[in-house]
Amino acid sequence: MTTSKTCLNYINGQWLPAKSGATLESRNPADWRQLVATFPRSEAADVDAAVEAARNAYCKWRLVPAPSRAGYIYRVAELLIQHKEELAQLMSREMGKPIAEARGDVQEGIDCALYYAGEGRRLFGQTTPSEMPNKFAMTVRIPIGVCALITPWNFPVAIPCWKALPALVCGNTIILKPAGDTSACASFLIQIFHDAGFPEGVVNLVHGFGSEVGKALTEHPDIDLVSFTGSSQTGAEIGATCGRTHKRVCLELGGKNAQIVMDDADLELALEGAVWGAFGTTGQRCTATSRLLLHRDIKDKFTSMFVERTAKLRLGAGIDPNTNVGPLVNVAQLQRVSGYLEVAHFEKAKVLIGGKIANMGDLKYGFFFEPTILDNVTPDMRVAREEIFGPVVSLIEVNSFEEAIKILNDTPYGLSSSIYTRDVNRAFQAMRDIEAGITYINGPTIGAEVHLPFGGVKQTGNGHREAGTAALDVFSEWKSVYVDFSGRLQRAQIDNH
Ligand code: UN1
Repeated sequence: MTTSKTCLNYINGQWLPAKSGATLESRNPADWRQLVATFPRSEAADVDAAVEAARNAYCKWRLVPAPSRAGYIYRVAELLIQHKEELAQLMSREMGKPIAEARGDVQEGIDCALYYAGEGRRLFGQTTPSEMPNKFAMTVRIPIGVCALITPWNFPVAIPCWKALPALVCGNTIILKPAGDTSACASFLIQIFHDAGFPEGVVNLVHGFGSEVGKALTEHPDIDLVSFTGSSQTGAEIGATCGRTHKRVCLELGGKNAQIVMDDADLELALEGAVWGAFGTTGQRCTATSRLLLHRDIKDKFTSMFVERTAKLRLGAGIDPNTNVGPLVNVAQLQRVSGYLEVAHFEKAKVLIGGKIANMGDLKYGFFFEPTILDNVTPDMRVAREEIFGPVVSLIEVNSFEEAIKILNDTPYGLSSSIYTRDVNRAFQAMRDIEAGITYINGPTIGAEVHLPFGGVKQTGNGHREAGTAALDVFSEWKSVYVDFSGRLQRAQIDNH
């Protein structure tokens, strides 16, 4: 039996309990009897201390040359590589994802660190001609200030890295508020930042549960930017508060992603994509495939292949290398997914496989839900429109390519999307007409890479993108600089023609 960890806040380079002394617990979702960690239940007073530390540190950190800032980030990459296995094992125990996926999550953090370490030697601005003689015009990136990063439990290393590393390379200081379910992973990650040697106050961590800490950060007058990944409902509240308090805000919210399988698709390939997209990470990705739009000519064949393949998936603890599908993260998620199955029954969808909690034998102390395929789903049903965030996928029959695109787009969300077809014309047309931030041609809806923009349209976000150079636009401001070396007053907006 592995011992549990005691996690603390990290403020101004010190590991501290909550000022109130209150704590909370994170437990293994594959066996809730196992305590993984205790962590501080922080309040506004703890947030105040972190903001003060981050504000003080900002004065100096913004002046550190970007290539030197990148040096610390490179060290994060090295330490993540060194501790990859240990961190992956912890993640698998704390939030349940299969160990191979947990290693992939840490690897995404490493890739991100290598990418933004390199960015420290670019951070390109532009030069452009001036209208006037003997005058120079250019743009430079300047940091924003103190950034609050509010992150979910489904990618406990990758998502904090997506936010923290571009923020830091741009010269901002940060306060991470991780999800309570993955407090131990967050503490491990911040220990790595500590070991990488960032100056005191540049990186801070405030644990908490529910919205208490997030609210205090979002309301705080000395926070300049909030970056949030999570539900659309919470995102709307954060967006409203940031609007009211004049903060920059980057929101990565829900998805209702679809994979189209056309009549000319390679069905084996589309099958592998559907299984991975729908049931990978137990469907707990904002990029998860939750609708399969199947052309009527292949629907019956594809459906029986899909059910047969799904029946072979092994449910179990993430730490077991034979597990294909781990538990849901907590009891609330289990109730949420079970609730959607009640909705499915009410709406007269047909459960082809799964549809219930799995609690037999080794699974009885965990939050397991059977991989579930719903048939006879029509686009107007709630199960076809609302984000479920679990191992549940709806099959919808389509008569044509045009109808598939129309149904795919008929959702308030627009994060990821996929089409399987051998027709290059349809592929390009889909790329153009699908309303989503990400489109895969002959690949599943999950698996975005760190050097491309990540984010979505419509209610999936607020127009910003994470990852790649797009994240630099979130975490820096453009400044336009004019240098007049003519030695005389040159007046713009005076008509000399
Ligand atoms: C998320 O679920 O919030 O594209 C992020 C993917 C992963 C990231 C998912 N690279 O599926």
